[in-house]
Amino acid sequence: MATLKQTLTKRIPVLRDEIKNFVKANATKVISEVTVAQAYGGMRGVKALVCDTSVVPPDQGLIIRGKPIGTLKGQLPEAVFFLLVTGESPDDAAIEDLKKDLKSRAQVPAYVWKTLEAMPKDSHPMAMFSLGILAMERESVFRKKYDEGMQKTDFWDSTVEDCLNIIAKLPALAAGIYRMRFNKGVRIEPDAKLDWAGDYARMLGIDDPSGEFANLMRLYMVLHTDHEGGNVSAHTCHCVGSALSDAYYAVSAGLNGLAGPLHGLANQMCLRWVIMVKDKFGGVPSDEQLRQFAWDTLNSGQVIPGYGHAVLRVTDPRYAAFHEFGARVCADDELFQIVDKVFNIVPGVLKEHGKAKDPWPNVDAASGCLLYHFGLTEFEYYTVLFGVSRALGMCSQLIVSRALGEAIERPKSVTTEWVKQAVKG
Ligand code: AMX
Repeated sequence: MATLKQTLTKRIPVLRDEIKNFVKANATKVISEVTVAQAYGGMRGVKALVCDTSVVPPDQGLIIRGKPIGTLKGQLPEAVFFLLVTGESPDDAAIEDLKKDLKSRAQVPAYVWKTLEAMPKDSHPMAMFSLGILAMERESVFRKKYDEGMQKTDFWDSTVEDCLNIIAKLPALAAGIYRMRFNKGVRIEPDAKLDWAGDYARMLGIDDPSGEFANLMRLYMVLHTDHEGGNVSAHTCHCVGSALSDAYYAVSAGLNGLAGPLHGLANQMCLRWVIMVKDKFGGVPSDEQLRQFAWDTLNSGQVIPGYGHAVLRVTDPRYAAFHEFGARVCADDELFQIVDKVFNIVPGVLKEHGKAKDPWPNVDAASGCLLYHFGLTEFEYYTVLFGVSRALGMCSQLIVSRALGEAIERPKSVTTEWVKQAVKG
């Protein structure tokens, strides 16, 4: 067995040398160009970031370190985190070691609860979650060691420490926020015997006699971990981290981006839309009713949540994994049946509408109805679940970035006047 840190200790010097030599040998080679449309259009497709944890080919969807996400859906999030950070699949002993390590760091400091309790009762759970992580910044090992004069080659080690401390505490923090924000009673303490996602499910306090809610949480936590480096949450975390802000600052910042309705908040919007369909038609609508409802949404200037993607051009394999889970566990649930029907109708409507480049479902189109099925009915909380998982990817990217000693981000911005002159030639 090689533990997470042992694996990194072996790999990092090799990787660092390899990248250094590669960049030196190819420094002036061109890998991308930028059009006017891209400069004004969210930099879509501009290749100016490097991220080795995962790739998202438009015609395949998420691939983590060479493994399609569909092949990882039976694994624990701990194993996927190991894979993300190191590029190697852990053996059982290494997974056990990581599970134990995380458990030993799982307690959330009391001052965090006091901070959150001082927030207005109607604060958004994402604001509470992000603030909870930021409040713990005083615990940063990286910042302490940096202040003591740590060498650049050692940055990665204390970043791993910070990331493990953050990740370990997220289930208790996020579950505590759920119980506090939605008046569910006292907090439930971590259980050292349970896995990271299974314990999260238990600490939420959702009744789970079949154990399937815990399975859903394990799946949910695996599917949302990472999605390349250019999405808003990953890129924000990377950008903030590139200033050598520690992981608490960087992950909290990334989560603030995840809280946007075009990014992680889409999952709460998505279920709301499906419930609106159910309420309007008193159950599962006919194909024609659903088609008309989709058109009404588009004609009122709104997007159909859960559909479309900045990169993907096929059905998101993460949607497929959730759909498979739903078909096994709650095929008779009307909300699941509507989600299923939406998949048959909405892509056709979006194609006819002609605007969305990707008419297919993304990760958010099916997850909400599964959570709702198990009694997690507070939509406002859904993005926190996404955030707990995405923190694994953000932390992985941050560790790799520190290991490689990446530079502070500073792309060049230009004025519209400059662009006008440039296009004149
Ligand atoms: N419904 C209606 N219109 C849509 C649409 C949808 N589901 N998806 C894209 N469009 C529209 C866009 O709003 C845009 O319109 P505009 O030209 O008037 O601004 C046009 O189609 C072209 O957009 P695009 O290039 O296909 O997509 P994008 O890269 O600009 O945006 C995304 C991607 C996901 C924000 C967009 O598809 C969307 O808003 N989808 C619905 C919200 C959603 O599901 N978000 C979740 C994304 C995954 C995640 O991060 N959780």
